Amino acid sequence: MTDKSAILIDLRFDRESVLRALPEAFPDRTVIDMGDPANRDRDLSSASYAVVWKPDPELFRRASGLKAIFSGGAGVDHILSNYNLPDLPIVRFVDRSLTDRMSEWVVWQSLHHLRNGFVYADQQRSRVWREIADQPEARDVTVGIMGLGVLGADAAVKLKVLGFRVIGWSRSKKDISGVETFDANGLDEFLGQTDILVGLLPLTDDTRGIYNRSLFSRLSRSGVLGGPIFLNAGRGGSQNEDDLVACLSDGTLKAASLDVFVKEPLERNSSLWGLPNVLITPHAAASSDVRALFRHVEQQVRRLENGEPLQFVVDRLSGY
Ligand code: NDP
Ligand code: OXD
Repeated sequence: MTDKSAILIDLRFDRESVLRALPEAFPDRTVIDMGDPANRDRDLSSASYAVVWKPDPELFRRASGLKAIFSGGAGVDHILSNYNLPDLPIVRFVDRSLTDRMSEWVVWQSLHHLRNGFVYADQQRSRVWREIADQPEARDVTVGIMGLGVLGADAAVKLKVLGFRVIGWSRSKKDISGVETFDANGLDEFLGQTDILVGLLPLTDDTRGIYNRSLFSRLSRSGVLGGPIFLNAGRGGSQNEDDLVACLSDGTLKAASLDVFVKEPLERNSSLWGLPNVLITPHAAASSDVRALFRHVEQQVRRLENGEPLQFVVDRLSGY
């Protein structure tokens, strides 16, 4: 260990994955792991960098010497909501493994709904051998992605490889080969063409509750899947869950795959659990690989210490 600036780790992740990654990480720095009870009352003023996921609200007040904050994930709503947040650069986690995982989830769910996954799973439980006639092809289905950032843009390209028609919506218009894109003003035109809606938006003041009955009722109802389908792996706070349950029950939505929820873990009494047309994953679409996270932090800290600008810095004003 040298006298290089100390790194504070406050990651509310699976503890084992943090413990496995820590011994190889930051070899020439002091690491203060807040998951270790021995550090509970430690003086944190010597730490220059913090790597956090859902940090202790008191952490930033105690760590008064910080120069930058690193999010343990791509999203930063868990940091921006901290009422003691200092005015420091916040760096998102952007990494190939995370991007690949998210695209796998989006492709998996799109194929599940295209290929009648619920019906065949039901048939299997009843030992029924029956092929569904008129199987649509991916090329007959339009997948509309809300949020064309790092994750949405990659998912778009991978869905295209499978033959889906892909369109996308984001605040500013994007240029992605073979993908028709819309800016904020094009929402209605975008929704009206969408058979499978994919939510990959960050949670901000503008996106809170955006997936609601009004939005679902503007999705295409003339597609080959027999009704619009909603996939959300962005943030649960963007979905109105009462509207979701109602729309999934009255046919406004045919089905949904949900990885994120307003309150996590999803409460045991949520009606979403019991709906036969909903597939639930426990915020597992694209978990951060902790070793990759620590490598990314090391790289960014090195940049900063070499006088280069940090990458993937959050714009506090837009909230992502
Ligand atoms: P980016 O910041 O790269 O992209 C965000 C996209 O959303 C951009 O295209 C942005 O538009 C668009 N956007 C933001 N606000 C609005 C708005 N008000 N109206 C229209 N478009 C908007 O984020 P990532 O792609 O890396 O990640 C997206 C989110 O995915 C994360 O914030 C996180 O919440 C979630 N996530 C979930 C995971 C899981 O396991 N379920 C794992 C990782 C991330 P523009 O391009 O114009 O700025
Ligand atoms: C993230 C997440 O933001 O895991 O990376 O949700």
